[in-house]
Amino acid sequence: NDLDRFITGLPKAELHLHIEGSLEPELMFALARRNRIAIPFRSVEEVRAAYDFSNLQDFLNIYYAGADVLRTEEDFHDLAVAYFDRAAADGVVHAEIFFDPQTHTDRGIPFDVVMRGLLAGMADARARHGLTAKLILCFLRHLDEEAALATFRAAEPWLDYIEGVGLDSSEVGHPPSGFVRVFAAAADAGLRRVAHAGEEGPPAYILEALDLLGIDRLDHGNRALEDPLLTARLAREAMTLTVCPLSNFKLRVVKEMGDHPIDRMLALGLRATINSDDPAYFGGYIADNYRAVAAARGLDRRDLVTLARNSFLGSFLDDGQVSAHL
Ligand code: ES4
Ligand code: ZN
Repeated sequence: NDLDRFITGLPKAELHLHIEGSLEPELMFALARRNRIAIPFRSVEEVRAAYDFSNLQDFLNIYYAGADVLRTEEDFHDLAVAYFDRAAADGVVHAEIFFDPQTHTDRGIPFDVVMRGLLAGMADARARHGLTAKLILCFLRHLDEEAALATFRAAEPWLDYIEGVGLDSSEVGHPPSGFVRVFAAAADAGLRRVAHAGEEGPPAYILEALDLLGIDRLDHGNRALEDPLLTARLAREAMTLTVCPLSNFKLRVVKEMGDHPIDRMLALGLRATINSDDPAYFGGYIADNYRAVAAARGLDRRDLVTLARNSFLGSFLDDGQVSAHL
C-alpha cells in the first residue's frame, strides 16, 4: 500500500545491524556446501524451524552456531553483499554495521580474512547501489576485557578502515564498567564508541556506558524509559538510540508490538532511530521494522520522516554528508 511504498522510498541510514545476524538460512546452506561443513539441518525450512528463542541468550546461542559456516574471505564478502543488496532495496543509503571478530578469531579464522571480505563487500555496495558503509568492531562482553584488548591489538593495522567500537552479546552480568580500558584505548586511537545497553540490562548500565565508556550512540536503550532523569539527560545530550522493534518483540523486550515505546521515545525528545539488528533471525529488514511499529503504534508520515532524519543525524557521517541527506 501507500505507507509501505513511502517507507521503502524514504532514504534512511541503518545504524544497528550485526552482519553475522544477516546470514539467511539459504546462504548458510550454500556456504556449508561450499566449505564442506556438515550442518545438522536437511533444509532451509529446518533451519528456520530451529530459530526458537524468547530471550537474548537463547538467541545468541543460535546466532553464534550459525556463524560457523563463515570461513573464507569470499564468505564474508558474500554475506556483506547479500545484506547491502537487501538494505538498498529498503531505501538504505548508508549503513554502519557491526561485526564480531572474536566469534571468528576464536574459531581460527584470521582477523584479516574477516576484514578483507567485509571491505570488499562494502566496495561492491558502493559500486552497485551508491550505498556508503562504515564498520563498527564489537567486543563480546561475555568474554573478558583481556580478550577485548587482544582483539583491539589485532585490529590495530586496520584502524583506518574501522569507524568505531561497540559492545554486544549477553548483557546482564556483563556491565560496561568491565570494558573501560579497551574503550579508553579506542578513544585514544580516535575511534567512535557505542554500546548495547538497556536491552535486558538495567538503566544503571546505560549510565555506565555514558559515563565510563564515553559512548557517542546508545544501542537499544529501551530500559532508559524506567528512569525519567536518565531520559531527560539523553534528550538534553541529543544521544541517538538505535532501536530495533522486531528484535524487541522476538526477544520479549516488549510483549507485543502494540506495546512498543517508539512514539513515547519521540515524545520525550529522544533521538530514536529504527534498525534491524539481526534481520535473518528476527523476521525482517529495516523497512519491515518501520512498517511493524508504524502499524502497531499508528505512526504517521511525519513520525517516519523524523525517524529517518534521526538516522542521518545519529550517523558518523561528517556534517556535510549529513546535510546532503536531510
Ligand atoms: C545481538 Cl540483539 C543483540 N543483543 C546483543 N548482542 C547481540 N549480538 C547480536 N545480536
Ligand atoms: Zn544488536
